[in-house]
Amino acid sequence: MGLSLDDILASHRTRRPVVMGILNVTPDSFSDGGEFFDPAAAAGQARRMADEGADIIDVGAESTRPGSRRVTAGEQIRRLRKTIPAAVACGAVVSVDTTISSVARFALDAGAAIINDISAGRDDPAMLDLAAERQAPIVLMHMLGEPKDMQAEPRYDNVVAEVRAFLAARAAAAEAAGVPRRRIIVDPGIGFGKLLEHNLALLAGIGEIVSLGYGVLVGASRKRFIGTLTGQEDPHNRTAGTIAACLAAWWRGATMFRVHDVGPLRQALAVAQAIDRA
Ligand code: HH2
Repeated sequence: MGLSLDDILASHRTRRPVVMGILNVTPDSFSDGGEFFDPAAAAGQARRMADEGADIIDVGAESTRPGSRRVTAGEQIRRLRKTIPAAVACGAVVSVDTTISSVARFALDAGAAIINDISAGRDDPAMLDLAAERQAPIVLMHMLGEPKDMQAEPRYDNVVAEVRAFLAARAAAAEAAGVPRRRIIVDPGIGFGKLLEHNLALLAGIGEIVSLGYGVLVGASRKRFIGTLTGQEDPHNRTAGTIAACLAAWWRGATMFRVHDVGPLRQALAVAQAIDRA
């Protein structure tokens, strides 16, 4: 059994690591597109990740890989209709990966507990109000540009300081809308408008983001920068690199990790935690 929602929200104080398993109900996600598009396959994957120790199952119905196109609210809801209840039935806390408030509202009504908004409430102005109204924890992620153009020459003077300032501003906007501080989770958005050097600087400097005082989620799983560093072209073969990125962030204070390969990360974290305690 994974952590309760309260334990998840306290993780940056208790240092209990939180593993968020990824469930993409999409035909086109960069590493698992089409694998779990069928509701029965999605339910099976949710069960597998819960059994492997996922605390959260993050269900998304829109790929946001570089160059991807938007999916309408109606289509996202159609894709989520069977899968959100199936994920909830596994006993894990469920989050919904969407930037559209009507989709998030549908997911919350269907039993999801957390909103994961990669636009940090900028795509849909009603998103922060929804989180406040429903007292739903919300993940606010940094992205430079939009998925369709975000990898076209992203530029920063100081990527860590700029991402930190952005997250502080979006968290302040969420608080102003009525979301309690402890229900806000921030995420540097690995791979969203970032070159290799930016991703590495953010992982190395994640302590600067942790110092904001919110829970910090890191989503490095199978991403392109791991392929660039290792020459591994097939995203399915990037599990070891993913674990290295998560552990580096864990030792710098981040406590939440969004991954495809739940079991291997759980094992790595068990060892890292034991070393920390020794
Ligand atoms: N990354 C992806 C999607 N959602 N959410 C958060 N909070 N942080 C992330 O880093 C993040 C995210 C992209 O990865 P994936 O879901 O594997 O691919 P796709 O967008 O192609 O479905």
